[in-house]
Amino acid sequence: MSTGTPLFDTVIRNGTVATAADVFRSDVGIRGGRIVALGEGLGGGAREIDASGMYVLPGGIDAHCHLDQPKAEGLAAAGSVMADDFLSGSRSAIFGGTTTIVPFAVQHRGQSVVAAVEDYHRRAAGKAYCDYAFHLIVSDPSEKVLREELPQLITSGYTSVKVYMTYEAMRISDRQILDVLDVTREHGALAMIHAENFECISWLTEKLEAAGKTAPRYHATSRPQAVEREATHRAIALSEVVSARLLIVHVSGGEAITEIRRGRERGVPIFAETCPQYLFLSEEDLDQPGFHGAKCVCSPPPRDKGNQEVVWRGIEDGLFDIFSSDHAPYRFDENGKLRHGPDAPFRKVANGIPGLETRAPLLFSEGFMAGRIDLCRFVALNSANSAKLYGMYPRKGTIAVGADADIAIWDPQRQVTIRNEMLHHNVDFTPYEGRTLQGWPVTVMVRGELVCQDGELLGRPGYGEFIARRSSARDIQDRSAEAAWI
Ligand code: DUC
Ligand code: ZN
Ligand code: ZN
Repeated sequence: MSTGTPLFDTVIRNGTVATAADVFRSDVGIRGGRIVALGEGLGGGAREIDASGMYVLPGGIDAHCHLDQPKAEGLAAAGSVMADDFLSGSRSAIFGGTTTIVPFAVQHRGQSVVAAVEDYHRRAAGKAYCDYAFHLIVSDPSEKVLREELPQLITSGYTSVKVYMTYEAMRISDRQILDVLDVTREHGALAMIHAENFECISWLTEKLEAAGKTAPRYHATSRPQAVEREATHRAIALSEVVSARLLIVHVSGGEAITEIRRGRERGVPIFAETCPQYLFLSEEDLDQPGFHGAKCVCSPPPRDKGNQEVVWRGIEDGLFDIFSSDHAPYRFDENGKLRHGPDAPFRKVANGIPGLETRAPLLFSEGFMAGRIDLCRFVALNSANSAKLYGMYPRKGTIAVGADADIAIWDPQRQVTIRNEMLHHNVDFTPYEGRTLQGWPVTVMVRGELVCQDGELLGRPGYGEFIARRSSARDIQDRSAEAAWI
């Protein structure tokens, strides 16, 4: 045995490695935070990790989460405060095998987008346990924003822009959406859209309130699938007019899915994201005694059980490109869901549920271990596709020589019953309480550093780096190119 200097900082031995394309037996040699060798019988490492019986997978990318997000004045649920900042949010992420997070720098009306980004950098500084990037949210696309700020920010690594078709304080008009899409197309960014019809929701909400139907379960009644279907159709048509790439976020059920399939059949480059709440929760979860249904108030709302199956089919057959948490952390207390009291009308309940830590384990257990998807598809949904679409590939999202050593080692034998007390976020509940999962990420590395192992936190706040992203437009122009590449 050699007594010389180890060749590697770390070697992970005897595991089964998977990428979005392949599953193979290999050791993984890591030096300087990157993967530098793959193969059997690699030389020695200063740290040796035995991954016998384990899956060695790219760390997850949660490409849709909300952390420490300042609220706009004038929102119905104004005043509710997000319980997770970059510290607790990223801590929770790594314990669930996620090594990169992409939350949102929000432009509120009248504000500069550049100022919103600067503010968000201050909020992240010194806190993150894992790497992070920012999407932009544009709620006020002024001439200055469209001509100066967005082009400058896209060039600087903020290559995705979300717009809303609903929420009084955030929504922009169809005309404004066209303007934003025109800029994202011209500068190679990816537009993301929250597709729900605002007028329908406010009309239905007023009718429900007049009839005294204000309990949390009526949140779902106020946002039926038609509301999402119509907006999805319109968003696709708008992107068609501009020839812009568009990603529909948090798709909840069959009717929006049908619009996405039809758009793709016409050759429109539409990408699609769904979230655990549309696979594992249903409208029944909004109908719990004692206002507890408020915990599951999110938008779009969870649908019925039949729709869960339709969403699963989209996970299985490749319709969905991205699987994100839409983590929006509001506690079940007076600063969060109960901000307007325990009998508040659903209109005043902060929208969102926590999910950074449970996202990947839910999909690993109920998707891969349950036999619904194979390991490559799990990797594609958990990280590779987000890395590709959001301009971080192949630095992130794969196990390859030259990639960052962002790695989660999953134990398929580990059975875990989810309890909120074991999670590392700052929310006081999880909608998945009591659900037993098969498989869990037991060792997690960010750029070669162990950040958690066997339930122990080893990372440190501030280790996480900001990732400036490139445009994915030349790699993924349309979905046929995407299909070949992804
Ligand atoms: N819906 C959103 O659009 N964002 C955050 C959470 C939610 O439920
Ligand atoms: Zn949204
Ligand atoms: Zn969201």
